[in-house]
Parts: sequence; structure tokens; C-alpha cells
Amino acid sequence: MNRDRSDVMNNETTTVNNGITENSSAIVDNGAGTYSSPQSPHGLDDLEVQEWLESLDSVLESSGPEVATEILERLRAHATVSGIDLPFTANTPYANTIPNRLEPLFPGDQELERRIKSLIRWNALAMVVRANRVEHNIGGHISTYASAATLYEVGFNHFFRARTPEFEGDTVYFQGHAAPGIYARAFLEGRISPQKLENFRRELKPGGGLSSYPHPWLMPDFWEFPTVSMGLSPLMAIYQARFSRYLENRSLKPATDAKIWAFLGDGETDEPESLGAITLASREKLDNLIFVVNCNLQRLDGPVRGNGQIIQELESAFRGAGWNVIKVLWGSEWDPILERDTEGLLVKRMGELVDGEYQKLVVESGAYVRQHFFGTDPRLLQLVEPLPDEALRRLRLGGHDPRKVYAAYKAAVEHKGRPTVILARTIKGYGLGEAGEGKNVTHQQKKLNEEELQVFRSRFGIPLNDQDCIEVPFYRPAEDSIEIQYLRARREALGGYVPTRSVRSQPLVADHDELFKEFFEGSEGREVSTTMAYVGMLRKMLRDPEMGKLIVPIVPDEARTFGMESLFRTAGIYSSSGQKYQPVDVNTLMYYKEAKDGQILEEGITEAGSMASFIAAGSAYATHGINTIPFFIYYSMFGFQRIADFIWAAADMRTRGFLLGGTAGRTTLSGEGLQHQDGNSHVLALPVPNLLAYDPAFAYEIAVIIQDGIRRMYKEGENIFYYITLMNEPYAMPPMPGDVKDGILHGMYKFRASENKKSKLRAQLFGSGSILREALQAQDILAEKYGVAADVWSVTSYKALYTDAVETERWNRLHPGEKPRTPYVTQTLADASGAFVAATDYIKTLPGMISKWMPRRMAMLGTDGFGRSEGRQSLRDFFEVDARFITLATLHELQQDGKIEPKVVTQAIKDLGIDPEKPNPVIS
Ligand SMILES: Cc1ncc(C[n+]2csc(CCOP(=O)(O)OP(=O)(O)O)c2C)c(N)n1
Ligand SMILES: [Mg+2]
Repeated sequence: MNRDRSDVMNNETTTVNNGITENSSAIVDNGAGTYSSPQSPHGLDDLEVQEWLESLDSVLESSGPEVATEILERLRAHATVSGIDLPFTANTPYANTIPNRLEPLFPGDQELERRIKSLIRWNALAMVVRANRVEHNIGGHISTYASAATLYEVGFNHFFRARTPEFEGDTVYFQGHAAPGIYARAFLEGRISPQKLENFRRELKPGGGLSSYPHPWLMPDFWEFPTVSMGLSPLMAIYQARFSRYLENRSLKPATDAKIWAFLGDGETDEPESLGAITLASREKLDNLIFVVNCNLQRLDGPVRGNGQIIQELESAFRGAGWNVIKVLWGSEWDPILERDTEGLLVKRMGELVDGEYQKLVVESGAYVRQHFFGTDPRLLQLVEPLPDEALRRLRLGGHDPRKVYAAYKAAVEHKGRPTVILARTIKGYGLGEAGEGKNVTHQQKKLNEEELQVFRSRFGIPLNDQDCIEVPFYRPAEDSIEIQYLRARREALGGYVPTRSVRSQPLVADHDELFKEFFEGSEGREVSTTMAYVGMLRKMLRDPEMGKLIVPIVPDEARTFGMESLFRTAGIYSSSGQKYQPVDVNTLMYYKEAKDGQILEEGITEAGSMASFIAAGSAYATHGINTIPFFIYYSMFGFQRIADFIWAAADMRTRGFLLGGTAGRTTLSGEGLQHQDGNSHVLALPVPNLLAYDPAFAYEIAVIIQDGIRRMYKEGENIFYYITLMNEPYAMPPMPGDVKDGILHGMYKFRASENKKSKLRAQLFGSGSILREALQAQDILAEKYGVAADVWSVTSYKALYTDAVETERWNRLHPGEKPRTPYVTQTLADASGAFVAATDYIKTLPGMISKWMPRRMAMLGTDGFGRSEGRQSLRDFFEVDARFITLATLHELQQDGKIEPKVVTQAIKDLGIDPEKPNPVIS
């Protein structure tokens, strides 16, 4: 079928047809050659219905929608009392939520805005097509932005307010795949050079380029939020909106009416994270939050709900969750038809089609629309009788009509007391015609042939001749053109350009020596866990005059697990509605105190939500210009293992703060078993480039790490964040053995040297976290029973050692003519002799990865395998990481070096009570 649309050039038109199936039961042939509407199964008289509808219309007209709503509600109540079992529905009809008569006046120059939008469409398309001409299969997306252009442009021209010295600005999460459109607009705004545009997806080219998707790491002056891993941005936006209220309620920033906009795809809503926190948004009355779901009914492979209606499904989910839902389904061209439809037949018909049918109508002709959508009822056909087929093809959808979109946005920003979701119907690949409009393959479309380019050019009125057009040049009108003038004026009126990322927070000044000093001194024999030590530190930090108010403790319903309940009363649990009840434990010292200015974010059981709070708080230095310092503590197994993608996004976003993996260590957490015991997280932390990961054993190590972390992130402004594991095994915390701060931060230091300087049998034992204590015990056994003099090292960070070694090796490779540098680990162990044995509560590969830079071979003990719900000692026996196994590994290493006889080792196995035939923990 010929889809050349040059005839409708310069017109944002679309075909909205309705592919009712051929055998639709809605068409009733009465045998007399005429059609009648389907009979009501209950014998309902049309006239009677008409009377009810007219009464409602007259109430609406005379008294307005509030009165009409009240009457309907009372009718509903009356029906219930009368014994009518009304079926539950959270849906409204398949119609625009804002009727034509309540539409506000569009304040802009619609024609000019359409021209600007057309230019953006062209440049967005051009950058993808050009990039793929230069480098085959470099990728990029045309059809997502093509469907969302109006949704963004109405926002850019009328709603998105930039950050200014006076106003904090709106926050916008852009749909990742729409990035070309956002770049194309910035190009027209003069913020992105043609060269950068040319290097879309090729940011390593000279002069730089543009990242495929929104990545603050790659474009720190432009993008604020990484959104392309779908599902993350809706959840992050909800917590961002809540965090904004938290800052206000805690008097860290003035209350404003700044909005958080999140643009998502309809397919994206299938990600559990997308809708997973929507009840929080309504519970918290986040009327500063607006979701815009681009309902083009398609995802990557095909329809989102071919056999259903994604819009209705989302409407009921959001309405059920207490959101204000605004559907923008039909464009202005439908209004006169709807007006003629006094019987409500058209809206009823609109609600009958499944999305697969709607998608078909997009690619069909006007005649098809008439036959298959309107043709089901002669009265429907009559409604469109005056319209030629071509006009039927041009009936726009709501999401492509700026007036409808404007009305929805205006209603959304003015809505009080609830978050708003706008469900906007659009066409995927809008304007691509034969090249992809509405087609299942459109998501992947990156190349257009000559004819397709010319059709697109003509449709959107781009002033390029046929020959120039096929070169797909970028097109920007002259600086003094009315288009550029208008675009600039609109942005000026809204405070500047969006998106823009900037860092404006005040760095901390104090060094907080006093605060941390106490923890350098040990616990004087008192047995405490590192978790308890950390909580003690947190308590002190919360009282610190400089940073106390900036600390944001975050916990997903585990505060008692970590002994943090005393903070409930002292710091208070944040609750936007204060505390409306007397807590059951009000008479206790540590009662459950909720307060409007509470400091703790007690998130409930959601690691993803807590992480989203962490991200909001840890990036507030850029988003709000406030240096908040998040401390997010959680069950370490449910961190990286469960929400690693959020952690990756946090890294991309340059989030600062501390992640604390509590109850860490596969054998240190006793009793909880396979699902809880974490022997993985330090390995999973390895790939995150700007994350520092520590597995400290003692309170002073934690104090050194946190103090230095605060300095680096909040004084120096480094874009790093921390992962620190904390254990719940209580033991006496020793004082810091001399000046080992540097070693702690670099990843290792000698904690206790052997007192025996003479022995020929020597060893170096490496331990981390609470397993360090097993190494210390092995040191004693080796000295007493086997005459082996072993030094014990605390390895605080294998990641730090690895990173340093790899970097050093790289430098040496790139500088062959210069004096080679030595990795920290090699340097530190230069004089260490004897057997090398490392023991960790994580999998063996963790120490294994630095063995290459060790001066000697190293035996590795770790906790590979599934855990057991057992006590600590049994677990360490099972995983072979206790003092006995460290002893055995040391002796075996010495045997391999020919330093001791095999029989000594055999005897040791007996003496240590080790069963050589015990099951292998890795696979049992
Ligand atoms: C977590 C995740 N899974 C898969 C993808 C790959 N992907 C990119 S776009 C897309 C389809 C998007 O459909 P939709 O959300 O409806 O957006 P549209 O382009 O239709 O506006 C998919 C599957 C991704 N980016 N993130
Ligand atoms: Mg979609």
C-alpha cells in the first residue's frame, strides 16, 4: 500500500483506525439488509439510557463536574444499599480524562512550536541515520522519540523549569531511548555542536561525541539521571520526589513547587520496579511527582498488550494505588465527532478494541478505518459520514496533539494531594511512514532509504531539496530565525536549559578527628561487633555540629537486626505525617518515634526503594546543591545480589555515600542459611569502577575508612562511594596498632607480627573481617604446635589491592622506558617470607585475584558453595576457613616447599580433628 504522505505534509496527522475483526459479533445483520445496534442483554431501552445521560449533561452544565461527581457517588451508594452488586472497576471509559470543554487555552504559538518540533524530529533522525552510515550497526533509536516528540516539546516549551539561583528547578527523567530527540533539541538550542551530534554513540572520537543514552558519568554537565535500564527511573523518581519532601520537612531546603517528571515507555511498565513503589507515592501525597507514560502500545518485539489494553490496565493499577490518572487518548479532530455522539456509542466503541487491533489501524487506510472501526454500527458510520477517508486517516491521537498534552500537563502540575500519571496514546515511529510507523520492527529502525527520507522530510516540512535530503544533513535555522528566537525565549522564560547537571553544594570543612578518635582506641576488652561499633560511630556523627544534620540513615526494616533501635527516638523516623498514634512502646526508652522532621529513612522491606533513597540523598549535592551523606545499611546478601543494577546506576550518577552490608560473611552470620549468608558481595562489588569496597575486622579500621571517605567525598568532592561490610560477631576491639591508617586505606597492613624471629619455618597469614581472628588463632597454633612463625595481615580491601596492582601494571606497560613502579601489595610483602595463606568469608577468587602480584604462591581459603543454617564454628569447619584449616593450609604450603615432611601434615590433620573425607562444601 502506498503510504506516501506528502499530501499531508506539515500536518501532524495520523491514522487512527480501529481494526475490528471481520467476524465481529458487534455487527448484526438483521436480515433485512439494514443494521441495528446489538440488543442489550437486559432489554434496556435506548431511550431510557438517553434520558439518564441527558440528565447528567444538564447537571454538568448547570452545576459543574463536582456536583455531577457527588450525584454519581450518591447514586452508587444508593445502588449498593439497594442490594445492587456493582462490579469493581478502577477504570474510566476509553476516553480523554479532560473533556474538550474543560481544555485550557493553549498559550503558545502552536504553528511555530510544530515547526521547531519538526526540526528536532529531523535532527534526531539524522543523527541516528548518519551514525549508522558511518559505522554499521552502531545502533540508536528513531521510533521512540518519534512517538514522544510532542510529549517532550510541550514540556520544554511550557513546563520544565530550569535550576536558577532563586529556584531549585524541576527534575526530569528522560526515557533513555528518546535521547536522540533530547540531543537534537540541545543542538537547536546551540548547546551541542554539530560535531558532537555527528559523533552520536562515538564519544571516543576527537572532539568527543554523545553517549548513546543518558549517562551522567559520561556527560556530567548534561545528563542528571541514568534511565536506560528500564524500570529504574520510575522507582528513582518516586524516591526522588519523596526525598525532596524529606529535605523540606527537615528544613534543609525551602519548600517549593518544583516537580519531578518521569517519562517512561508503556513496555517499561512491565518491569517490576516500575510500578513497585507507586503506593508509596500516593501514601506520601507526592503531588510534586508526574509520570508521563508514552503509550505507543509497542515495545521492542511487538505490541505491549496485543490482546488487551495497556492503557486501561495501567489506569486501574494507578487509580487503585491512589494516583490522579489523566488519559490523553484522542486528539482534537475527534472532538466534533464525539460531540455528535450523543448516545455515547463512540466511546463505547473505543473501549472495545484490543491494542493489537489499534496498532493495525495505524498502518491502514482511511477506508479501512471507516469499515472496521466505525462500520460496526450504522450510527457510528453516520457520525463520520461527512468526513472523507483521508480525514479519517488524519484523526490524531492525544499524545500527538499539543493542546491535549498541554491540558494534561497543566492539570497535573496543578493537582494537589496526589501524584499524577499521564497515559498518553501515541504511535511508535510516528512520521516514519513505510519506514516503520506502527510496525513491529520499528523499534530497531536505524536506516532509511532515499525515498523514505524524502517522505519524512516532506511530511515535516524540512527545507531540504530531494538531493540534499538524502545526505541527511543536520539542519539548524539561522540564529535570528523566528524558530530559534522562539525556542530561546521559551527556555529563558523557564529559567534556562534542561537537562543541565551542575554541582553547587558547600563542601564540609572540618576534619572530624575528635569524632573518630574514640574508635581508634579499642573497646577495652568489651565484646562488640563491627556493626555495633559502626552504630556507635553513626550516633556520634548524627550529633556532629557540622555534618550531623546532613546524615541520612537509611534502613529497610532491619534497624533492630543492626542494633540501631536506639536511634529511633534520638534521631526520629521520618514520616511526612508525623505520628498520628501513640506507639505501643511509648513507655520505653527506645520507642518507635515517627516525626515530620525525623532523620532516619525507615523504608520497610524494599532494598530497591532504599537504594533509590540512597541515590537521591547521595546525588543531592548536584540535584539540590545539598551535601547529604547517606548511610544505607542492609542485609549484605540482599544488596549487590538483589539490586546491583541500581548500584550501577548510582555509580553512573556519581552518587556519594556509604553502603553498609550488615550481617556479612558467609560463616559469620550464623543460623540464617543459604539465602542469607553472603560470601558474594565483595566479588559483586568489583566491577563498579568508582566504588571502594572494604571488609574491615575492627572498629578502628571502620573509623579510618569512614573518616577518609567523608573527607574524599564531602570535602574534596570526589565522585566515589563506599561499600563496607559489617559483621555481627562480638569480640574485643583492639586499639589501632600504630600508624596503620595508610595500610587500612590501601587495602592491607601487618596487624600482628610473629614474636619468634628465629624460626626457619615462616608464614604470612592474610585474613579479613571476622576471619582475621581465625588467622590470629592459627598464628598461635602454628607457633605453639608446629614451630612456625607466622605474621598476620589484615586485608581490608582486596578490591583496592587489585585495582592498584592492575593500574600499576598498566602504567608500566605504557611506559617501558621508565623505572617500573611496584604495586602496593608487592611492595608491602617484599620482605615477607614463608608460606602464604589467605582466608576470607567470601569466595576464594577474592584473594585469588591478587595472587599474581604476590611475591610467592598463595593458598586460598574461602566460602565457595551453598551455606547451611548452622552455628559459626560449624560453618567455618564446613567451609574450611577456620583456624584449623588455616593451620593445615600453612603446613601443606611448607610441605610443598620441602620445608616439612608430609607425615607432619598427616599428623596435623588428625590432631586438628579434620576429616579428610568430609564433603566438599563447594558442591554439597
Ligand atoms: C532492563 C532493560 N531490559 C531491556 C532493555 C532493552 N530495551 C530497550 S528499549 C526496549 C523496548 C521499550 O519499549 P517501551 O518501554 O514501550 O518504550 P518505547 O520505545 O515503545 O517508547 C527494550 C526491551 C533495557 N533497556 N532495559
Ligand atoms: Mg512503547
